[in-house]
Amino acid sequence: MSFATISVIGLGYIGLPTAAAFASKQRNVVGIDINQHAVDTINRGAIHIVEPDLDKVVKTAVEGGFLRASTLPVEADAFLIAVPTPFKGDHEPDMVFVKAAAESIAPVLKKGALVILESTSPVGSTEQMAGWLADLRPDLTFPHQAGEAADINVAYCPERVLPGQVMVELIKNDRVIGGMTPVCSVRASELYKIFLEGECVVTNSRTAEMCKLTENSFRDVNIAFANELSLICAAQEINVWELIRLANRHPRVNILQPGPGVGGHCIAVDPWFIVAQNPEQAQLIRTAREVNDGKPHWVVNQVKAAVADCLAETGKRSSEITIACFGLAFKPNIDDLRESPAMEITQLLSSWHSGTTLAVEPNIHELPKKLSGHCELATTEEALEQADVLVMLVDHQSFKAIPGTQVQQRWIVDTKGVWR
Ligand code: SAJ
Repeated sequence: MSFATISVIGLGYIGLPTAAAFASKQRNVVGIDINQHAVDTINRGAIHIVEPDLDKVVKTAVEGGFLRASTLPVEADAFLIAVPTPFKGDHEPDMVFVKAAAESIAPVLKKGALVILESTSPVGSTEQMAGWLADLRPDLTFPHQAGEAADINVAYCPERVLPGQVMVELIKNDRVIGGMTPVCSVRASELYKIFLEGECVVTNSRTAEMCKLTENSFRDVNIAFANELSLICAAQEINVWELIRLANRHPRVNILQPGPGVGGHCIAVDPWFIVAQNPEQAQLIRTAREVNDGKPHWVVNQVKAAVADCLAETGKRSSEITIACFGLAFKPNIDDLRESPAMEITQLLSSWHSGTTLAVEPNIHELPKKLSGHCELATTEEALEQADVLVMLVDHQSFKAIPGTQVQQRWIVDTKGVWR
């Protein structure tokens, strides 16, 4: 069997589902992670992250003996690197985890192995990774040295799964395969076809790296357009939701939805990789990032204006006013608070406001440390009963189901058009 043993380096939101997908096809999969807690949890057949259906697949794979986790790299026919690529303070990509992953597998590489980088990375990273491996293993040849005849094949194959739907999209989405040589692409395609129902679309590694960055930048730029429209519409006293609905009736217009800003680990980060490498050319991509990053501050100012109005109208003191923020997650119907603009807004408001700030987030049971002390976790009913000013930040299904008759407040800042 080709690829009898597969090793996945990094058992996070991408690596663990990918390892589980291979194991579900009865391959021998060893997942490697530096986090001992993650390794122990997986070896018990459980998971340390939240993703629908992942728990079942991991449990079956571990119980069947096809998946195990370890902190120590092992020999394998294929290695997939799925570690984080954050940016540093100046928005420069930080490749330290990819480098550490390459260094960790170098000693166990054997002739004929395939190494795939999946982490979102700047253009040229796959060649750079091959260079690191070649420096550590002068006894083996790599594609940049020996082309098609190399001992080790190397490819870039980005993930493109949507958090919350990973187990479906991992199997169904088409996969971009960027081999350093055509042979590398053929072998990488063979590997993914073990579980993939979508197509393998073949290119070179540089194009595949840029393709991943392009997909998320495309979405960021389009969300920025919607967010900018929301600012313009507020100034012109036009309902932005109605405007977008009308404009989208045009057969070639498809505007996305404005919101409190852009969150998560991907769309708010990846465009900066293009900007960092191409500061002269990437004007629109940079501006889109700035528009989306500026939106939470605009929302905070809208709430401050609503509170000022409420003070003037009611004659209450500021400390007597209650603000309720609806939603903390980075997008609807998930419990993931990472890089969430709703969190940022709630944090800014609760540290500014002298009265009570309530946070309503039905998907969590406890407030994160950043908010505790400034804010109280409340139910929808409590918030609607007690608050003077309502701030809608995340269009969770349960918020959209609130009947209009239950919302009596005069001061509402609605970033998602739920209470339009
Ligand atoms: N958002 C809006 N308006 C919209 C759509 C989204 O404000 O119309 C906001 C969301 O509320 C959220 C942020 O954008 O704060 C990002 O959410 P998302 O659902 O657009 O994307 P992610 O970050 O969950 O996943 C993205 C996906 N990329 C694309 O859709 C191009 C996914 O396919 C990628 O695999 C993932 O990034 C990744 O890992 O890179």
